[in-house]
Amino acid sequence: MRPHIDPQIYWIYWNGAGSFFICAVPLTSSILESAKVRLVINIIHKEPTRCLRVRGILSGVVALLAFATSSLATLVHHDAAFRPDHILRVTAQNYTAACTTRYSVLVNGTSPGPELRLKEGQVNWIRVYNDMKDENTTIHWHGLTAFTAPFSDGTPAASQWPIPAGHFFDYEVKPEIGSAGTYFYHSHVGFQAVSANGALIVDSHDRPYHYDAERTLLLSDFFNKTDKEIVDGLTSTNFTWSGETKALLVNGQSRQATNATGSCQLGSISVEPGLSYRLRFIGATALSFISLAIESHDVQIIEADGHYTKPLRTTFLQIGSGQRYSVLLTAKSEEELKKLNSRQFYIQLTTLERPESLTNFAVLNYSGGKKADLRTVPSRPPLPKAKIVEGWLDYELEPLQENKGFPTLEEVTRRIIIDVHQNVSDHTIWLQNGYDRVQSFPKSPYLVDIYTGKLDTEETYERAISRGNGFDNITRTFPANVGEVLEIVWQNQGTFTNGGLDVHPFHAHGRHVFDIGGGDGKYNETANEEKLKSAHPVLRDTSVLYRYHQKTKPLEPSGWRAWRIRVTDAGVWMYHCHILQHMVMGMQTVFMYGDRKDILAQSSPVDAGYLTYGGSAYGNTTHSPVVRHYFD
Ligand SMILES: *[C@@H]1O[C@H](CO)[C@@H](O)[C@H](O)[C@H]1NC(C)=O
Ligand SMILES: *[C@@H]1O[C@H](CO)[C@@H](O)[C@H](O)[C@H]1NC(C)=O
Ligand SMILES: *[C@@H]1O[C@H](CO)[C@@H](O)[C@H](O)[C@H]1NC(C)=O
Ligand SMILES: *[C@@H]1O[C@H](CO)[C@@H](O)[C@H](O)[C@H]1NC(C)=O
Ligand SMILES: *[C@@H]1O[C@H](CO)[C@@H](O)[C@H](O)[C@H]1NC(C)=O
Ligand SMILES: *[C@@H]1O[C@H](CO)[C@@H](O)[C@H](O)[C@H]1NC(C)=O
Ligand SMILES: *[C@@H]1O[C@H](CO)[C@@H](O)[C@H](O)[C@H]1NC(C)=O
Ligand SMILES: *[C@@H]1O[C@H](CO)[C@@H](O)[C@H](O)[C@H]1NC(C)=O
Ligand SMILES: *[C@@H]1O[C@H](CO)[C@@H](O)[C@H](O)[C@H]1NC(C)=O
Ligand SMILES: *[C@@H]1O[C@H](CO)[C@@H](O)[C@H](O)[C@H]1NC(C)=O
Ligand SMILES: [Cu+2]
Repeated sequence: MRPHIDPQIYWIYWNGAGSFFICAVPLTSSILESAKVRLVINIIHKEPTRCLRVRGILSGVVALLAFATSSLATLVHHDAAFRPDHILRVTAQNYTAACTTRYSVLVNGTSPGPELRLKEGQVNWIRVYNDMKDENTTIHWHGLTAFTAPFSDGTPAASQWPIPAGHFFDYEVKPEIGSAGTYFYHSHVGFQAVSANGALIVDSHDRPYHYDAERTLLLSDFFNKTDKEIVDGLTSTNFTWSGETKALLVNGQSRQATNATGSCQLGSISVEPGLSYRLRFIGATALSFISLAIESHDVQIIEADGHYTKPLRTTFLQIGSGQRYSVLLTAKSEEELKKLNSRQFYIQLTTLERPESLTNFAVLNYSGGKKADLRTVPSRPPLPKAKIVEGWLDYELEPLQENKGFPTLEEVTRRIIIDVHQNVSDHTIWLQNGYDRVQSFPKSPYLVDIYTGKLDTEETYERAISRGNGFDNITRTFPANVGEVLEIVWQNQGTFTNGGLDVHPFHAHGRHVFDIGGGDGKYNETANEEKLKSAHPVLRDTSVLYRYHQKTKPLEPSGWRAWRIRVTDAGVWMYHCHILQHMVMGMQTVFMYGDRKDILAQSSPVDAGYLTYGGSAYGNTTHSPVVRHYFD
């Protein structure tokens, strides 16, 4: 039997000095914070985990009631009087980027879509309209997953039924205090995210770093083929690759050649001499692993995936699909600009680890001069050709504030090794521990099946532990109990056919994971523990599984990436490679945290409107949705 903790038990503990504590288990992801009441999440190994500090008896009784019912969300009719905080409209249309027209899925008519800015600690209702004629969609809040209501993660077949054409869905997102940083939103259906994406910034009142202004640089890919052609080719028995990216876009813009026909321009950001800037880089590429540098400018990394880091000076960045970095850039003074005899500097972007590498440019433009030239593409790259740096920042990047919750090796309750390799049978697929997983598996979303009782979480766990090394091959999930401390190792292997290797930026939904490094060959716990002695692991939601060789023997372990996580948030969390082609080819897994009771305790009773495709939680022109308010 798996241990089970009853979420209805509350401890009352008097500290003898005017305040007492009410404690409950297990953890939920909600944080309640106000002047009088402070809900503290204190992750101490299977002990009471959720405590409320209260002053005085009366406010104590009120708080206890509020606390005990905090998981019972309310049902609200979102009629014409309801005003969402943000609206996103998803369409599919012919759209021109990089001087080429392509049928693309867009948010609010552009790619990238509009930048969203959310505030820490605030509930945001984001209404997403699917204005397409015949395609489903969902929107995922990349990096913010743990701060969404149970059906609001935006993962089809995992956390929700997709939004049918002509319908809309109200997502509830509440960024936690302390989560200020750089994120993005994107569709999680098929290949839509190649263009259906946009920046998402979480703001807070206080910033640990000073800067005068900030700029967002969202990086994305441009493919000639349509989403449908790409998906059909990748999933066909007659496997056809998507082709390589035709352009690296910076905020949707790129120009391939000075003599290109069309009005496309180089992406650009403008700065004023002498000021300091926070540049937020977002890796929203479908495929490309990008190395990026700015002519004549060094920068300091201060944030990775929504977490502030100690400043780290660098001349280049390496950004995988799904990763984000903020850097500080000190703009040159007028004098320095005179010496350099330029007010315009190229940002050079190069794809790494592809058969043919592509180099594209954007422009850093200083104000006060003549209008920037955004049509001249350098005939020869101004900076040296970028090379891959394997294990870039590993064991080197440090959190700004010491991570109190970092799980030591002794605390790890279970290690899960996930072997990944490509296989070619009737299809070309990517496998995790021998199994692929695509959107059409399972038939209904895991979370829905847990609510309806169709998916038995206890049985899944038993099977995974007793015969699957942590993996259940029936549901194709990795189940874990709340309170477990997992070490997850992504182990690269040579392809079954010819031993080929590839690079994969692995992304975790749900709580961020402590990245404990990566290396060549096979994971060796002893050797890595030595390296960790002098390291201060950072929390990430996406990190890169490198290939250290082009090729090895078939199924030979070659390259690994390891994470640690304390399992706190009950739910269904996708862990997957963020390369869209690889996802379509099966490189997706699901971690199922907590059992049915833990999951239901989060929002039960749930309205049936969430449990069917196009159910009453989904609105359309004649029907206003009936929605659970989870964070109220
Ligand atoms: C998206 O477009 C809709 C109307 O088309 C508008 O109401 C909404 O404000 C836009 N969203 C953002 C984030 O700009
Ligand atoms: C998009 O462009 C293609 C090629 O020019 C054309 O065949 C198609 O009808 C267009 N689609 C829409 C919706 O305009
Ligand atoms: C939309 O999603 C539903 C439910 O998963 C599925 O049955 C249907 O085939 C999907 N439609 C398309 C066009 O993919
Ligand atoms: C991509 O499409 C454009 C416009 O149709 C065409 O000019 C170009 O040759 C195509 N590139 C490749 C590599 O297919
Ligand atoms: C396989 O796909 C390629 C590229 O799309 C095409 O040229 C070829 O005719 C296809 N072969 C078969 C047997 O369908
Ligand atoms: C642009 O110039 C390059 C290099 O001279 C040449 O290879 C290419 O064909 C030209 N493209 C067009 C559209 O004229
Ligand atoms: C570059 O700076 C000049 C001077 O301030 C300004 O006129 C121009 O619009 C800027 N161009 C871009 C692309 O930012
Ligand atoms: C799951 O694994 C077991 C034991 O390894 C095996 O007997 C069974 O056939 C597998 N089931 C599926 C559906 O792959
Ligand atoms: C693992 O690393 C340790 C320490 O570096 C080394 O002594 C040991 O031989 C390695 N184990 C394997 C299986 O390579
Ligand atoms: C709108 O939603 C309601 C309730 O879910 C449903 O009965 C109706 O068929 C939907 N209308 C359209 C046009 O899909
Ligand atoms: Cu991959």
